[in-house]
Amino acid sequence: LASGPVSTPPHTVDGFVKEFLRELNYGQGVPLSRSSLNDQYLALARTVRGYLTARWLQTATRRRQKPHKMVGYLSAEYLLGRQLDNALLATDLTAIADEALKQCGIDLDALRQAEIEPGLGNGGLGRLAACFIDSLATMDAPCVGYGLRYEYGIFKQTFVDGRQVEVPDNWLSMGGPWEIPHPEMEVPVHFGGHTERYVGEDGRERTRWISGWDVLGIRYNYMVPGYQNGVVNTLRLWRARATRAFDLHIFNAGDYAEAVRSQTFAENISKVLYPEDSTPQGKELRLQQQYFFVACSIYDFLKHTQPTDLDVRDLPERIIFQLNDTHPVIGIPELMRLLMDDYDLPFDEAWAITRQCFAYTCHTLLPEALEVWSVSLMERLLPRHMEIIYMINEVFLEEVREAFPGDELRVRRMSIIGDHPERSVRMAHLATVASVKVNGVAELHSQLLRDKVLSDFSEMWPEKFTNVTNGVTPRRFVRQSNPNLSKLITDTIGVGWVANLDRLRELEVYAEDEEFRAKFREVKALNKERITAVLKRRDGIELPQGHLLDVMVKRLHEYKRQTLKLLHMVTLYEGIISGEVDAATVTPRTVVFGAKAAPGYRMAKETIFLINSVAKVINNDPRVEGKLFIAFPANYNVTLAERLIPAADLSEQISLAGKEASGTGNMKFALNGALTIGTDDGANVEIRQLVGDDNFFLFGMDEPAVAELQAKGYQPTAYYESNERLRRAINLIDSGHFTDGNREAVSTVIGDLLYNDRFLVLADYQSYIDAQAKVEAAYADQEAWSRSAILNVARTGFFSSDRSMRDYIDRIWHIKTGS
Ligand code: 26Q
Repeated sequence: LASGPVSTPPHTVDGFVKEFLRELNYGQGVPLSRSSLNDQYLALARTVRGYLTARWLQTATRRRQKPHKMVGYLSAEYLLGRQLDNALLATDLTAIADEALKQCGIDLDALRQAEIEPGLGNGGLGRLAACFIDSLATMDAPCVGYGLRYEYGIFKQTFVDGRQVEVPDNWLSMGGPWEIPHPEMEVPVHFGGHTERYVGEDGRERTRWISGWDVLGIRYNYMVPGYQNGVVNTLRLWRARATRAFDLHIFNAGDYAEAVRSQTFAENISKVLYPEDSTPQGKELRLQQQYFFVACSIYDFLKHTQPTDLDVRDLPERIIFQLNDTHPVIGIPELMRLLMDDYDLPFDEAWAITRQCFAYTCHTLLPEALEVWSVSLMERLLPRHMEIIYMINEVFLEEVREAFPGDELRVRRMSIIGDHPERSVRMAHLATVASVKVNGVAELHSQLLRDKVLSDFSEMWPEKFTNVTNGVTPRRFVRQSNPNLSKLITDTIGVGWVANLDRLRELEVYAEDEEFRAKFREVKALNKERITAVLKRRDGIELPQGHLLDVMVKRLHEYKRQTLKLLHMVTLYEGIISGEVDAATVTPRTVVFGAKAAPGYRMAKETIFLINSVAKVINNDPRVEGKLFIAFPANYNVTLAERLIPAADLSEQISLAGKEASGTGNMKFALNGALTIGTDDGANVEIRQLVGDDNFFLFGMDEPAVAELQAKGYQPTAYYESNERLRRAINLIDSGHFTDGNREAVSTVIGDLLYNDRFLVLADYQSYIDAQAKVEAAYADQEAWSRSAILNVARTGFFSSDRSMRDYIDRIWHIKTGS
């Protein structure tokens, strides 16, 4: 009776009430009458988790009966967002839970708001991983997501006098109802020490790694539900814990305090997410994190998901590890080490196996974002891995010499080991060499990878390079976040679209339907009301009503060009206050910014201060009242995105062409019926192709034009001098108008714009201003605008992460779904 998995709790209001009260009374240990909001939230989460667990056990049991090749998605980040609503939707329990709680006198919405989102990622890359595992569960694909259970996620952003101040994100402080810890399953992970040769029983020379210190990996399981299909996959996150051996000898030596301190040292590994998402510093703790989670994951796969009599030569039929950027690339020498040192395979055989078990996704084009680790650090922390990397490099460079005889320059360029400015391991090279496939994340990005960043490699292995355009999950980013639009879509074309987003095409004809357009506008208006209430409650911001809602939300980066958006607003403002432009002719516009800056990124932080400064002045100047408004709510996160994006009219995707690998926010906006103003960059290119030129505001140089201008020598001052409106906008900022007369306070940003401007803000300024004028003209015709917005929804079903996953499955992973 007890050997099979349990059945799910009853799918009824009564059943749900019973489960909920049981969790509240016996789980939280409080009667309903004395329960706090958090008690109720935790009990509700546990109740819903119970419904998931049953399905999770069933899924695991079914998969064990017929083992297939699976995906191990290796990612240092999962930016999950709140779990409750998603779990309710996936299990089709929303209405039941709502009614059940009502019977208990509880408002479901209040409990929703009690959830602290797990912010275990920085931005696009982490959110992409979360969308991918959602899609894989929805497609019933055998996948385990592996990552780190950071005790502190991405910092909470606050503003103090307009400047960003970071506050630790103690996301587990109110309890972690979604995780299932397994403190008894300890995975040993080794660091430091040295290697030794010895001769094995068969007379062959072998290597032993004598580590210097060890930690334990503790497993935390999270459930990843598919959309109403009974499937629940696993996200397995690792926490570091000290070993007992770690401190025993110090205890014996009598230094109790020192022993406890060293315990803390080991446990630091999973303490905090690094908040940098470019220009990574070669911090030792970060490398420890990477090795820690990858070592745990590979061990877990080999020891716990595979039969004990596994023949490692069959590994390529059992597993494909997908590397989410270079962060988990140390997994390559780790698998080699296991195969050689633990499974006794010779190098060549281990290498032949390893090369079939990994695939690599690159997410960047910025050279400074490519990860390198100094050889000296690697030798100290992972001496055996460093040896193996040298061995890999040796056979790899032989291959290069064979393919390109006499081309030693090429050999130097392609080497996994770099010499400048110090000897270091180029993780992207290691990943490329060891992987079955290397993919970029949008067509343009993949092309630039092939032609520029990794061109030597694509010449050598053209078939290795491919594109998989990113996608986003329609469950969270349409169905859940935009219930009003979802209802309109379902009423119009039926229910199937949520798991088959191509069906949105059926909406195309309704773009011509006046009644549908009116309903569509009603949805937007409702969504604007919702975000107005949220910003009032959350930030005390009073959004003016009836404005064009213009939204730029993403990490703060020079290449993304938040300053270009700001220059546009200052230009509009300066036009009005100087009397140049009649305020009556200006389209009322509210710009919403959302952006976190890496704590050590000076220019980004100065830009945040400048945005807040400009906002304060514009929002309080009666001359532009009712015309211009800037909202910059602090701490933009997944939860805010879900409310903000459905309300947007205009989506700002204005990176310098050739710099944004893909973007995924751009897809979320289009799917929710915002029009895009954007450059020819990343996935914008594909969005524009799909929605059509008439339904997209394109501006700026394209990538070849950027390359050409940079080659001939770019001079920002030339643009400043020749463009009067630009000059007046910059001068107004420079005069201290927005900073109480303090010119010093804006000098970093202004100085950079005029004398450096790496990302050609001034060169694209006029084109951007012109495109914004076209936006205003288009917005004046509400029927035409609605038509375009509807076509954006109808034509962007391609950007479902279900489609991305189909692409990976068919072209890279070759795994089976639904069996
Ligand atoms: C690496 C080493 C040390 C410390 C930090 C890092 C690190 C962490 C995060 C480096 C990069 C990131 C994140 C990068 C990222 O989010 N890239 C974005 O990925 C999206 C999904 O593919 C794309 O849509 C965006 O264009 C890309 O910028």
